[in-house]
Amino acid sequence: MNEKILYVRLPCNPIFPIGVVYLSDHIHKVFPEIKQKIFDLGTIPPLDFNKALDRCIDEFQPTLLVFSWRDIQIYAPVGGRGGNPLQNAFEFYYAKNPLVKLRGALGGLKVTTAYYGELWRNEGLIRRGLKRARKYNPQARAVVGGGAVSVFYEQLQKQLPQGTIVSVGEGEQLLEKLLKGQDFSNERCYVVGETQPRERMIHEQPTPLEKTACNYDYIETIWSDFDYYLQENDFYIGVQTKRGCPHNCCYCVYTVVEGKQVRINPHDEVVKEMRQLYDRGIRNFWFTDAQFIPAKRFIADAIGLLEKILDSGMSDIHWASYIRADNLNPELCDLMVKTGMNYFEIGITSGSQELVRKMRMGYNLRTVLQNCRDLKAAGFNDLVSVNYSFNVIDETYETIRQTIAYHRELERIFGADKVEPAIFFIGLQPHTHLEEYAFENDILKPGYDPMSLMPWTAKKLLWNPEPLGSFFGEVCLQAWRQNPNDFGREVMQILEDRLGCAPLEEALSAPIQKELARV
Ligand code: B12
Ligand code: SF4
Repeated sequence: MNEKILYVRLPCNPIFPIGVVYLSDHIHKVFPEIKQKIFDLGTIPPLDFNKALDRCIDEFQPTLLVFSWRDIQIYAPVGGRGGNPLQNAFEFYYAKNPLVKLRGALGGLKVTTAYYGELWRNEGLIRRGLKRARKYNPQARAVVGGGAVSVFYEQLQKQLPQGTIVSVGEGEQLLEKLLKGQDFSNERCYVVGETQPRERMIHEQPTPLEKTACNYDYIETIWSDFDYYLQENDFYIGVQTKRGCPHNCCYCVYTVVEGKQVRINPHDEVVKEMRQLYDRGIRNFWFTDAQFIPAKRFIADAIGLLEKILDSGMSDIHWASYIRADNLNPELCDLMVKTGMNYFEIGITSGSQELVRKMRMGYNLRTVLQNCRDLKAAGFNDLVSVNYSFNVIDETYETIRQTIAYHRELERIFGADKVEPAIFFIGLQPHTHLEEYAFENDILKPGYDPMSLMPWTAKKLLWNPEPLGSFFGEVCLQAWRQNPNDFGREVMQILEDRLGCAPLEEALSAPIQKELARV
């Protein structure tokens, strides 16, 4: 087989490109004779993107280009590309002072320009790469996948070159079939200009795959910039321990991208992979699972893995992950601390049990608190990021007061300086229950463009509906004015000053008759 595969990770903040690393590792295991190369535009300065890509293609002359596109959506409460998108949007939508509104509009324009600029740039890089590769191999093909493509695969068909294969979710089986010359039409993909994405394709189950430890001895032979991620001590290198999430949270698309079936990677293989990174000096790991402990029935599995990590003697590591803190027990808490967990994110979204049920999140907030106490008792003394998204559905002043009560209790448990409230507003994503809810309630019309950042669409996609939308807008603007560097805590304080704090018991109880989810 004379294929030569070039993996191009499209420009991205320097997050370890675990997706292309796993894909190339898998292909090497199946076809050891195929030549491969990884080229990560995340390590290249923007002005050099085109030149560097050309040079790489001229040298390697690939027959297959595998483009990996990680993120597109940029609403975040933190400074991002071209400014703080959330702040700009809120200044534009909600500021009463015309000067602030103008600043928001100008900032928003900057963010919008950066956003569309990045989209066009990435599409341009795909076209350019393919055209250049065809100078050497007229049959060269492009396959495009990754997190961003999985979310926006339907919209991207208009922007990509004819014949490009667009892939949703994990790509190992698709690439394998493509290279074997087999029919790949039953994989979650379509070919631009030739086939249409199937209706609800993202909801199809991914083909199961037994994951083995990534072979980093091989990876370093095909990736000249691998060292980039080894030099800095603050990178958390991705290691996947499982795929899939069985939950149904109304705004989340992970559960369809990865599928509801949780597939666990063998513990020995995970530890073997970590060991190879450890031997190269890595001490910080991010378990990239949608959730590290997706449900109670996976507690035993998490314990098993952490015991193996402990037994491996890698005693000076740190790790972080998304943790559903309702799925802990004292033994697991103890192991988490002993194996070096020093940061985790809990996405409870609201501190009101009633709303948590309405959003179909399956969390019991009382259990979360108890488990957090166990974690603290086990000696956890590091940072917890608690993700709150206000105003998703049926938020009221009462449920806000409950969220304050809940947050204050977390602060009592871990210490106020250790609990960071990350205030998000949901960026509405296609194929979620929230999208259905938006259709049913005439907030969006089918056929809308979820990638649009035009102000009239963006206002609906950046989910903050009235009647409370303007109230939250005003609170956030006040927080940015007063304390931009500690935005989350400031928002919580302002909300408490304005609305007060409910008794904790109220936050924790959701009367049965109120549980009927509207979404
Ligand atoms: C873990 C995670 C994080 C961690 C990463 C930690 C780390 N050190 O790696 C943290 C918390 C830091 C993070 C942050 C952000 N994230 Co994030 N994150 C994820 C998550 C849950 C898993 C990603 C992952 O590594 N998976 C494991 C690897 C192996 O999978 P993978 O890279 O996707 O690659 C597989 C497939 O995609 C596919 N594939 C990849 N490339 C290609 C190419 C081809 C051709 C083919 C065929 C297949 C293919 O095959 C690969 C192997 O199976 C995903 C959601 C999800 N469940 O996928 C979101 C996700 C990638 N994140 C996303 C976003 C937006 C962000 C942020 C920008 C959020 C924000 N607004 O701040 C930030 C970025 C921060 C930054 N500095 O830039 C989005 C991106 C899509 C989008 N909406 O634009 C996702 C998809 C979530 C979502 N649904 O919105 N994230
Ligand atoms: S638990 Fe997390 S990953 Fe799973 S569906 Fe809910 S938000 Fe998504």
